[in-house]
Amino acid sequence: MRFLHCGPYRLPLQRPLVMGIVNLTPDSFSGDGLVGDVERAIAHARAQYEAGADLLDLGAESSRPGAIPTPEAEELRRLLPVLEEITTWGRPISVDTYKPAVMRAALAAGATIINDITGMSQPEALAAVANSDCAVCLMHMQGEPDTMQQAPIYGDVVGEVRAFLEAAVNRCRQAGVGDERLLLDPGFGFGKSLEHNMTLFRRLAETTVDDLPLLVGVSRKSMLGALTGRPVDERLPASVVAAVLAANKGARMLRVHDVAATRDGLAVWAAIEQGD
Ligand code: 8Y7
Repeated sequence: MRFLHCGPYRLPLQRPLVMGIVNLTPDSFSGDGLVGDVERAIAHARAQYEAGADLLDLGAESSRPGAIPTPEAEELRRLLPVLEEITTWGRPISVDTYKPAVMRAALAAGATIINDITGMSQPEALAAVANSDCAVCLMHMQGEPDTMQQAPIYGDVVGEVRAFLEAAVNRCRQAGVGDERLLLDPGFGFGKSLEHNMTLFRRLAETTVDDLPLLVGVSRKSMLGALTGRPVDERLPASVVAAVLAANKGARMLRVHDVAATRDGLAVWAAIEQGD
């Protein structure tokens, strides 16, 4: 059986894992920003586990389209009080950051996965994770959050995303980060039109490299708004359907806001599709 190695934890990869989102940003795209309220964030984290999350993803910098970067000190101020508490719960915690100093602080505080929306593009980021035994999610993004949705352009979106991920995997391997620590993610909505997102989704399995596990994050995203005409707070059914379809296409981890509903969808899918 295959496992994702994240610090002292081993996450089995035979059934799709559910990563529950915990947003610590004031302007969270999905309307669940929890900044300035450590207790509420901790309660939300606990609720995500109780709803059936296998692991959590903590983010303190908004990467929604149009977002401007958060200063490092502010990101740490939002992140560390929550992280220091929830890493004592004995479960793997991912931190969504691309800043090397934030990675180092998060790992020192007990985070065991780094979720980097820039795919370890900074040498210092690579050094930060190579000096630990954390897992790393390498995500593809075209451009940067403040401008990425203005005019995303590709010749062959699947080929270009895969080539980017392959280069990121090679950088990690060269730095000594083994395959058992890697997750890959095509980065839905990150510098992609609806058509790009649909092509990537349809051909999800082609985006991975050497069968490394894929993470998919489509929960409440605007691509679902475009398909349903629904505002962000009415995208739960669309999000669950998309999560289940991603699982059916081979995703090994689903990054979601609505953990319980996603677990229900996956339970039905697994019973029908896999006989359990
Ligand atoms: C993703 C993500 C976001 C994603 C990974 C949102 C931080 C935007 N989306 N990380 N982060 N994959 N790995 O709507 O799709 O949740 S933020």
